[in-house]
Amino acid sequence: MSYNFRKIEAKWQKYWAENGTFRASNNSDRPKFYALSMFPYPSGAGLHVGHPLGYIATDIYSRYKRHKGFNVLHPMGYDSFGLPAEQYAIQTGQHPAITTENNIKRYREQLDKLGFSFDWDREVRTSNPRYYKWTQWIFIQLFNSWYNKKSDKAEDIASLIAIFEKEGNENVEASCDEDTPMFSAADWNGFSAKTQQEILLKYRLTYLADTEVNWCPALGTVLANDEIVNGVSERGGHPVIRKKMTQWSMRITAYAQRLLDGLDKIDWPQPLKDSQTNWIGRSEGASVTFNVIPVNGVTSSAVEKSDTIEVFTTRPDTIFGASFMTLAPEHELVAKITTAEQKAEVDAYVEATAKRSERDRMADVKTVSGVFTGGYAEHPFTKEPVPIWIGDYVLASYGTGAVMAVPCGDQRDYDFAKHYNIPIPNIFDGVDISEEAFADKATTVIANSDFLNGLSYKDATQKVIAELEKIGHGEGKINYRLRDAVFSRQRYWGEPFPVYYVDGMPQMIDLEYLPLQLPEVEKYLPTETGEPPLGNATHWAWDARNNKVVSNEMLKQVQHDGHSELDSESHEGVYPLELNTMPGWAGSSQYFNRYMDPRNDETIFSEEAIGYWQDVDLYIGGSEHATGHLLYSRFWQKFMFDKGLVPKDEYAQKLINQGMITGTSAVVYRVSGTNKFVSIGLKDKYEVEELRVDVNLVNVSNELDINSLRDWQPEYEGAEFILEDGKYIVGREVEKMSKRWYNVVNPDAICVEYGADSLRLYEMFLGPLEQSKPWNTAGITGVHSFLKKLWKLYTVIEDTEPTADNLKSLHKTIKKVEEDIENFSFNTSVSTFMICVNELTAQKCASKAILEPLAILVSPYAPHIAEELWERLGHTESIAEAAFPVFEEKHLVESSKEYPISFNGKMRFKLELPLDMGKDDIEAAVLAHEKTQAQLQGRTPKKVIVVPGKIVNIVG
Ligand code: ANZ
Repeated sequence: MSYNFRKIEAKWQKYWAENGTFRASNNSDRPKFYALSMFPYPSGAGLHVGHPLGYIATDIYSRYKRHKGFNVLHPMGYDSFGLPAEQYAIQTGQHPAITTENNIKRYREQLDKLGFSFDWDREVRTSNPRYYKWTQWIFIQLFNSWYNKKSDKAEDIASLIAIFEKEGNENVEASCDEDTPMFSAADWNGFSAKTQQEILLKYRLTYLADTEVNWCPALGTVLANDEIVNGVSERGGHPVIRKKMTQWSMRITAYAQRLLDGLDKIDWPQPLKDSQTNWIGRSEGASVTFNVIPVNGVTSSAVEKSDTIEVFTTRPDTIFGASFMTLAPEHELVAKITTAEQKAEVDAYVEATAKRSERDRMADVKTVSGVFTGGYAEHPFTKEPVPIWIGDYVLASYGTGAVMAVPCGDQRDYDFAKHYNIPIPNIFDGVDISEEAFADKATTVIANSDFLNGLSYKDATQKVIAELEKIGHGEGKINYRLRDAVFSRQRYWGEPFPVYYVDGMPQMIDLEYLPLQLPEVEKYLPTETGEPPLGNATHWAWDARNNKVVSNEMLKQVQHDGHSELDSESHEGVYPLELNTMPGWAGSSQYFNRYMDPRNDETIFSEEAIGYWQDVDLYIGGSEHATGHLLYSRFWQKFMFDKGLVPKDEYAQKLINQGMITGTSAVVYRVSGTNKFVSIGLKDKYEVEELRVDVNLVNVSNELDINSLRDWQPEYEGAEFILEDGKYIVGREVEKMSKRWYNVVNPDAICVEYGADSLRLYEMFLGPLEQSKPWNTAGITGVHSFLKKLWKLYTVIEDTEPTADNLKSLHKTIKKVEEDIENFSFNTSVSTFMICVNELTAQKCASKAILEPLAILVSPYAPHIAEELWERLGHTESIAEAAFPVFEEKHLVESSKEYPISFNGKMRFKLELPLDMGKDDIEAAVLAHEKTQAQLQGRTPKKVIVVPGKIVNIVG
């Protein structure tokens, strides 16, 4: 019987689905194992062979853990809100829900064909209202929380209000907006309700604020920093500009330190931890306040005595080298301190910088540019006047947007001073300030001050901070590069905010009325007045009395502070709803928890479910999410932990980034200026241009199917070909798998031709999981013929005792495969299987005692064939729960030894004898051997030395 993989695979996929083989239970006596793959965005293009790589790895591990006796949770779902479906809707008018549904269908078909052990009963879709109800709910929890630095956790906003009522905010240590005013209890109690609301917004963990955002005009939406690559949008490559807008933000900065500390607790790849660490960007230093000097005639008369400039420095020890200050051109004091003489120059400079993006400014380390404002500040220690400049190397959004410039300590300050001829104080007495003299952090103290001389860098730093605190000019400070995350998107296809506005202030909809469902709109574009697409909805007002969405006609819009507001006389209790939607990372920040109890409509998950599953044991996915999803989700988890909703403040103990599978493009060579194509071996004889053609038109020997190419695209219709040995051979190029290079390989076609088991094995065989590697379909024939050999090995199955060799081959394999899986070294297991099957075939092994465990070993990798063989072995249950074979060392222990037989110390021949043979028997066997007889030629040896297990030496 031949290996009919198509029939076998269809049969078992159906069996698994019908029998719910991989359904996980939320209570079990068995230990739990939660294996998670990053859920996909269901794009229109479907899966290519690169996508399943990580899924296959997670699947192998899940199946292995099931064999090991664990209750395994291995779910799958869809990150189904997002831009492509919406862009398609804009172009075609097709509702994104329909596009998404179709794409999901196609994904599901493709996934099903690969034989994954997913528990489909737990499928989630972020765009499903039953799911996003809980995304909206978490948003409300964040809105109702503030971050108390004293307890170092999120707390209910009610506790903050209670403090305000009792003692104002003087003693509150919270993560809050920079511009939060100080107020007493009396002030607070006297504030209007609206003012109180405005102040609370400065503390809430999600808040509404005017923020400088990355606006992408082509996409009509704001983008997060991690959605911008090289200054353009990650999707579509459109330009991005800075713009001020009222937006929802997430106060992730409150968690900066805990997000850093948490990295020590989790087993995630070092490069990924490094990028999160850099993204969070912790710097230790000090804030220092310089007083602006109000000198008439020199400084603009607008300067007041109380005007100060605060700087952030990582090198307070260098303060005596601070010879000028540089402000970001956007700094709020610039206009004030600029003198009449300098005004024209400063204005022109400020205007010019506004056109440069922050990224460009950061990337450009070469150009030195700036302008003197005419103003001066006073050095806090020496009381010398320090000129104030503006320069675009100082960024408005980092630190305080101002630096104390230390030309002898900082390269940029040095370049700046040199360029503009600002005197550089020679504080290294008698030493010329050259590039070599720049501060060496560990050893140099830059000081000509008595109280710093001779101190180490560390001591000097501490001393300066202490002195600054004493004179009230600064304090030690830790700064983070991390910014709060803008959470609003001006898009249709995302979660609606559960928010309506009363008198311009946001109000939350109660849980019992969630989900707030996306309204229908006629157009998916922004409205004519520039409002987000939800502004096109005709039913998008909140009736706060009846708690439901009603027609906008119920809302008589009056303009108030830029917000639409109720005309209370005509329609009491009806208010406008938020028009923005949530960003892509909202839904993916909670899906790993929701999988634990995805059908629960009463709570986000039951206590039983979260209590049992706890957290993710293994998470596999792409490294491109390092500073997006993987940072945001850690933030939400920590928040949920603070609220006592989850037991762990890190949700994934171990994470692996799978490498990328690159494409192997097919290249044809067109003779320049003709429609003739020359085969690769002959191309050097011509002047040629290289073109990419569909890889599916090329066979495993790199031979091009010329007729199919002619049909493929009109430009090849009349093409002529210059062949070698009657064939057209293409060139190959390894590059990203992309439609653009026609090198996308579709897993469906491979499943039809070779089967899912071959595909799974081959994806693993390609190389170590974490590494990038090129795809080449040709190589799949190797693993495919291995599976055929495996199949053949089970042609005869007998109840016979296994031989020692059989057992040795099997147990070698058990040991290696188990070690490999535990170390996520899946590629090496594949070759181990090949060796094992070759050995057993050579041994003509038919013993059930060998073939049975072998099927289990293979089953995580090639589950369909394993199930079929298992059935042939006489089982009626699925192989999925069969216990993993136990390795026994004794079968690997050698049973015989090849003894070197020596005569007077010279080795003459070797003799194989059982290891358990006694000394006397060994001597007798050696002496009786014909080669010994030949050596002795009738002599009687004087002595025979036998060292069992080692050697035999005959003397005399
Ligand atoms: C004086 C000084 C002396 C500095 C010295 C460095 C070396 P990180 O590690 O990135 O936090 N700085 C502060 N705010 C800035 C801004 N908005 N734009 C550009 N530069 C800024 O670096 C902090 C250091 O970068 C600060 O310490 C400040 O320069 C500069 F020998 O102050 B330093």
